[in-house]
Amino acid sequence: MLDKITQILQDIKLGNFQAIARAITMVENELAGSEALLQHLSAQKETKVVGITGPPGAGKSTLVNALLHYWMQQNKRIAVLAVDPSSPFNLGALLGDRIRMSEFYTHPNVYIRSLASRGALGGLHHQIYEITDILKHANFDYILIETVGVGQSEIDIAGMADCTVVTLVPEAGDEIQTLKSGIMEIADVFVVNKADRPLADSLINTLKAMLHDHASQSIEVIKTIASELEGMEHLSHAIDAALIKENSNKERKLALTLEKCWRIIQYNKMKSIQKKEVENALKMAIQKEDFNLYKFSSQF
Ligand SMILES: Nc1nc2c(ncn2[C@@H]2O[C@H](COP(=O)(O)OP(=O)(O)O)[C@@H](O)[C@H]2O)c(=O)[nH]1
Ligand SMILES: [Mg+2]
Repeated sequence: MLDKITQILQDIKLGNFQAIARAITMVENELAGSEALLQHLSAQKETKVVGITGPPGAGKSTLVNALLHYWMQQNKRIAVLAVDPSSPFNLGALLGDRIRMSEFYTHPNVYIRSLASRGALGGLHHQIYEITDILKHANFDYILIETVGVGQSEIDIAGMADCTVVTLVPEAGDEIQTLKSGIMEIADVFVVNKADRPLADSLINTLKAMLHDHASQSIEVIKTIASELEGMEHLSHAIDAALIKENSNKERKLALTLEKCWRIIQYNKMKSIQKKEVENALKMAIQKEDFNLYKFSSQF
């Protein structure tokens, strides 16, 4: 088994997409050997993770596609994780991403994987860390993660990305006022996409004023027309600048690693406990007159 894993790890390091896919599938399904595989990962260099978030329809997938265009011209190697928090049966959304990024599906320097969410409390968060770490073991220049920004998921993405790009559309001006605090904290770069529409400059001004109020002027606001591949050089520079800033933030790195570590420990500790077993035991115990929840729970 270890021989097999050593081989997979070696192949991943060389950038073999088949080996990457295989390792991700192993981890996703917790197949035999997945734990050993994770324990033998080593990042060759710290591949930067860029989160692309924002409301549905803001143009995140189109933006990823446009960034890929730009980065391919620079001979970069990119991994894309498209995370869709809607139902795993909602193939439409996944197919949508596939179609929009299709020209890169067979590109030798682009690895794309769609991940279906297993629900807010499901395995996604746990696995997205692992999957990202597998990608870090390979020789990519950037790992892009697209998530729909609805509530918790955008906060989570900010927790694992080295740079979070919040994508908005020109008409978002009013919403922004209410989203304000949360969004301010997670954005490293703002993108005002669909700048071919009239309200783009007005939103840019609103955002800049807000950033000024928060003394966050160093956060850049980039205007793009993703569908026309416009604004990508500027965006790519803004991402790099944010990454350089992030790199020197040792405190944040420690806090994030602790968060990951905590989740892994929690997950491992809970592994031996099956909810069904607890349920069965509870069914019996709860009948008794002297049932005590704390005493009952302490046996697990
Ligand atoms: N007018 C205009 N439409 C865009 C632009 N970028 C994306 N779109 C369109 O917006 C729609 C949603 O894009 P998509 O990338 O799927 O958004 P996502 O849900 O955030 O991933 C699609 O029909 C895109 O073609 C843009 O810059 N201008
Ligand atoms: Mg999308």
